[in-house]
Amino acid sequence: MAKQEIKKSCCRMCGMLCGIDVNVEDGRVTEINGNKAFRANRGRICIKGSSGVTQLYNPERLTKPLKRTENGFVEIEMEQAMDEIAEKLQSLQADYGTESVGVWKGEGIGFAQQEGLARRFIHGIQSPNYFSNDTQCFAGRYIAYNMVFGTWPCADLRNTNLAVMWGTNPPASHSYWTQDINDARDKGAKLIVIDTIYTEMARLADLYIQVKPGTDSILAWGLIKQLIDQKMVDNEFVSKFTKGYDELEAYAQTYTPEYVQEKTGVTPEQMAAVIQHYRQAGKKIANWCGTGLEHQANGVNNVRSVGYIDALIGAVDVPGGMMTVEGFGARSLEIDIEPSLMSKAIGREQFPILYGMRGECHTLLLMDQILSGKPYPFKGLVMTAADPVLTNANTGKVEEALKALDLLVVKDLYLTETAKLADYVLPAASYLERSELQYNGINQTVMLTEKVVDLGHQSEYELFKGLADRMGIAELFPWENEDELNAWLIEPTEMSLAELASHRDGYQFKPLTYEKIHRALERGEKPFNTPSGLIEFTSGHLEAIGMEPLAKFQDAPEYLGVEPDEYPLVLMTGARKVMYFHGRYRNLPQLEKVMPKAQVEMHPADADRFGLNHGEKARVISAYGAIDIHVRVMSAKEIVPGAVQITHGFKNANVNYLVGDGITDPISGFPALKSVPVRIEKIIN
Ligand SMILES: Nc1nc2c(c(=O)[nH]1)N[C@H]1C(S)=C(S)[C@@H](COP(=O)(O)OP(=O)(O)OC[C@H]3O[C@@H](n4cnc5c(=O)[nH]c(N)nc54)[C@H](O)[C@@H]3O)O[C@H]1N2
Ligand SMILES: Nc1nc2c(c(=O)[nH]1)N[C@H]1C(S)=C(S)[C@@H](COP(=O)(O)OP(=O)(O)OC[C@H]3O[C@@H](n4cnc5c(=O)[nH]c(N)nc54)[C@H](O)[C@@H]3O)O[C@H]1N2
Ligand code: SF4
Ligand SMILES: [Mo]
Repeated sequence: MAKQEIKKSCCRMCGMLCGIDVNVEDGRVTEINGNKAFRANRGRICIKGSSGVTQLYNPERLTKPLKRTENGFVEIEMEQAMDEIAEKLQSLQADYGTESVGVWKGEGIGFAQQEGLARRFIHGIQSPNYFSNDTQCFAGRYIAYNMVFGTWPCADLRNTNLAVMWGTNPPASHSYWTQDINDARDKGAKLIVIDTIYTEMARLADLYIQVKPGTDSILAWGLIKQLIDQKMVDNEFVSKFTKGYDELEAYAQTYTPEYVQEKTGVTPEQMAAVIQHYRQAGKKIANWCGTGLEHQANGVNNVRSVGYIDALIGAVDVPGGMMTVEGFGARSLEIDIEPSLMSKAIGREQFPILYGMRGECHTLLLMDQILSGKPYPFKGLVMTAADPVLTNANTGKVEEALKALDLLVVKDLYLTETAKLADYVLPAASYLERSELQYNGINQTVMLTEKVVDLGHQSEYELFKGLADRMGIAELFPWENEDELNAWLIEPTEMSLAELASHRDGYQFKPLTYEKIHRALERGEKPFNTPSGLIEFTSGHLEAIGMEPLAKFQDAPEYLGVEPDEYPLVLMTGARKVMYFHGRYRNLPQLEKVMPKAQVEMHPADADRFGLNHGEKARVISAYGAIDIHVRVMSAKEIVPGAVQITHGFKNANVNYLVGDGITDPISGFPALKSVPVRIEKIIN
């Protein structure tokens, strides 16, 4: 009889961390199912989640370290690879300064302790240069919300009366949120979707609003003017809890319905319908912004202006609105670094708010610095769980820069496009081969995942500890194994590892509470963690660095600097598809079959205009590069005319060759991944 067990973990085929039951037979994983007792996903998983088995045993997985030689890659032992990498890092630091090397953690490994280990290591060896995928993801929204609220409030979707989904398509990108929204709708809630594409989520909506790319802030300001004109502002809340209302009111006056229609394509009637929904929902309104707003040259201010709506209505810290969540109180792996070294962090000077709030260096600026050697040489990079050749803006420059490094180490499950450029490639353990703490912010739960199997692959903990031991900072990584590390992390919570392990369905460390800001005010405390202690329409952070403090709309084309005649279409990139995750999973047959080819999605009128037919190949060209790709002609309702969409992550039609790194948000430095001027041409054979 085969020995059967069910082990409990969190899925990390995407970032949702659904609770999973992993079926193990005689030490081999045979099946992955949803954990019904897990608060977030309640038993549901998506097609990526169940494909975790195929990924675990994928024959393409790396098993041995690779070293680049004159004759290509050769396999070497892990000890040798680690010795050589540590030695090279030390010699680069000796020759060019301790700041000449960095680490880069990608989305593949997530946040929490894995991010902490990377930060601890690089700061431990006296370099300020920690990079991640977040300078194209999440950090833009993080700083936007933190500027307004001093925190990033979560949308209380399950209890809401009105979910407003701005530039986000949960059925593809955040699967169980769809269920949360549907549960709320069963209780009478309404759903508004604001998107350039008639998405899966839009098809479910009570009201679908199609906007022109990059114009959401204009719509938000139009709605703000309506809320003011129609006396829907919660004056008591605003006077108690906010700063800068007079400036906001004065600026909003420009945004008449006619002006909004001209710029966004949204009609006065549609705006009136949104306002009517807001009026009916009371304060149980959850406005949620996705990357459709963030990946824009006006990204931070797009998100801030939507946050203003929450504040004006008073839908903050109330059930069904935007709720503020609390942490578990576990230790941080962060360590301090000397201020003189910190000041050298790449991107700190150009994007001080991003650096100040996230301690995050800037990946776009890194490429320039590698190539120019200015303001100081950057020579060595240890990268884990990232594939920037497929995912960073301006692939041409990324390839050139990564090739110019004296040392590039890439740790991954597979020999990715980025790994192919490396000097050393290290095989990585996957989520089923680690035990780690995984958090779910919205539900205030923590889960200690089980190491389901041991296939002998190196984890990030082993990577950074191994390098630290060899580079003279062993005392910073004193834990003998992941269990010891996990125990140390949770020590301040007074919960032992064994106790946490007995909650394998996730442990809710605090019940969700509301109205905390009112109680803080009563105690004489500042209700919000902003410079003024209030919700800031005019940001103290921006005032301090002499930038415009109100989230005024900055029209992207003004600083695009390209001729509209030459590039008449706007390219949006990266709309999520449920079976893929950025560059991943084209090597899992059951997922790849669903969408084998990259496609440029377009409006039938645009297809006619450029003489293109569905299914044929066309060339898409920007100021940065060109790719050949299959045409997908959508129906007239499905996509905004004048715009095309290409999902990233396909190595044979890599859209990031087209995306520039020059058009960036002035506050976050984010590239305008979803507003790239392009033209499209028929390929004549
Ligand atoms: N399956 C899958 N899931 C993922 C990922 C993945 O790669 N695959 N990636 C994960 C990561 S790291 C992230 S950051 C999240 C991102 O999560 P989301 O931001 O929710 O991503 P999408 O679901 O693609 O939603 C973006 C939407 O913005 C729309 N859009 C584009 N331009 C505009 C615009 O100017 N205005 C408006 N209003 N809409 C616009 C697109 O049509 C698309 O529907 O997804 C995560 N989940
Ligand atoms: N044009 C365009 N580009 C985009 C976006 C867009 O919308 N448009 N979205 C951006 C966003 S939001 C993000 S977050 C970035 C993400 O960009 P990246 O950080 O590059 O993320 P992924 O491609 O998801 O994963 C990187 C690698 O992690 C590996 N991996 C998976 N699991 C593990 C593991 O357990 N350990 C290790 N060591 N490796 C593992 C995978 O094999 C994969 O090669 O892409 C950005 N790029
Ligand atoms: S949504 Fe799918 S891939 Fe993401 S964590 Fe849940 S099951 Fe895994
Ligand atoms: Mo992301």
